[in-house]
Amino acid sequence: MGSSIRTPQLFLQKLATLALTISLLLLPPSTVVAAVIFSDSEFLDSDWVIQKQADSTPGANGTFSVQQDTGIGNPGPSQRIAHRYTADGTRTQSFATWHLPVLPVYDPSVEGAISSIDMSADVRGSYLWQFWLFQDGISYLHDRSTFVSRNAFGTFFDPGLVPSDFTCIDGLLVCPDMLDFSTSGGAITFGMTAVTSTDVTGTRNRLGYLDNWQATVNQAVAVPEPGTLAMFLAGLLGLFAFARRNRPEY
Ligand SMILES: [Ca+2]
Repeated sequence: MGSSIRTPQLFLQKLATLALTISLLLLPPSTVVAAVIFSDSEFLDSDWVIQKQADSTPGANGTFSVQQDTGIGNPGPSQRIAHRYTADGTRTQSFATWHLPVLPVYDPSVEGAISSIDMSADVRGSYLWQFWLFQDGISYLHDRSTFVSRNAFGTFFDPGLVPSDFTCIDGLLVCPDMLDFSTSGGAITFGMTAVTSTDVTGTRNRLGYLDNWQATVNQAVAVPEPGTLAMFLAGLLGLFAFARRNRPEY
């Protein structure tokens, strides 16, 4: 069968190979910063530890109950938070709980330095919400907080957080330590703080809901994007194949 028929096909194949090779080799090198993501949208009771963080009600009488709520969520289930306390109306009195997922632990000394952390959650209820981190036995609250609607979920998104965005908190006191995102930093856990307060007299029973909690750890070291590396290798192979095919044929 005719080389006269195959020859144009071979030429086109070579041309296509060459074009592909050149285009692959000319692609700009790109890198991606690896990220480690921790998230929860189900809120099994066993996955979270809740603690009283601060209580300025008379006699520190605040109590709380926290449990998975399968009926309400964005979508359900979510974590249902109830703060109960009696206030005397003499001043604004606050009650705060820490919400700590059991699993998320990122150890910079093992997994690499952190460039920043993105945190987000869907929250609902007349609560003040804050993200916080926990490192070497010390709590660090993010300075920014949010209120959302009592009756609808709103998204609280806080991207690009670095150590200077956080304040070291020891009980109700501010302490001098700074978070350490470098490879000499201790393991970090991630959580939420839920705060309610009142300046009126009487028993308060406040409800809040937390859903779609997520912490994204953006790692400091850029790594070659696997796809780019593969394309570069494919380009090299293509060049090699083209060179071989381009030898005189007898
Ligand atoms: Ca959910």
